[in-house]
Amino acid sequence: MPTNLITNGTFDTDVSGWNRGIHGLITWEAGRARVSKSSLIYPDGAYASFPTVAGRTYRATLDLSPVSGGAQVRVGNGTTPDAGILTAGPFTAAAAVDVTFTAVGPASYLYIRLPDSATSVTLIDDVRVIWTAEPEPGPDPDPVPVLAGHAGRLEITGRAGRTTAATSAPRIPLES
Ligand SMILES: [Ca+2]
Repeated sequence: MPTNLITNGTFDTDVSGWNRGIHGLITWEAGRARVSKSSLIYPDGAYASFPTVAGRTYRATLDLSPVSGGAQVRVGNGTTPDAGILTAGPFTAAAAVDVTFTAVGPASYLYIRLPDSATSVTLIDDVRVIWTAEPEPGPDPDPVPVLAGHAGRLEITGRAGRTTAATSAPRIPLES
């Protein structure tokens, strides 16, 4: 299973690793996180940051259960936690949110953002962000390609961390 880049996405005992926005609140509620607001005027919510690599594609999933009002799920770039990459919703009923996005820098944010119209409350749980091309861990390290110096054109193609090497000329045994 790919690594979950979100710290404490399951809220087993608390909401550590998560941050409230300036006008937002996040508290623990029976194994889930309760996102609400401290302001009736300004939209806000709570967020988590996670490491990314610019240009890589990520998939974010979470269970979102609005109690009152709706909630957006936003992906922010490393500069602005609640904007920059993606906005999904608003969701006004329970949803299994599943979005894919491309990172633009070394950190991104997953932001649960509540609308500005009322005292909104949304419960979240099982938050995951994965790199969609994370290599599968193997039982052994990848073999090191044999680079037979003068054996002709060398092509190395890689996908998801697996590297294969092929030459256009017969491989020359190193001991000959
Ligand atoms: Ca949970």
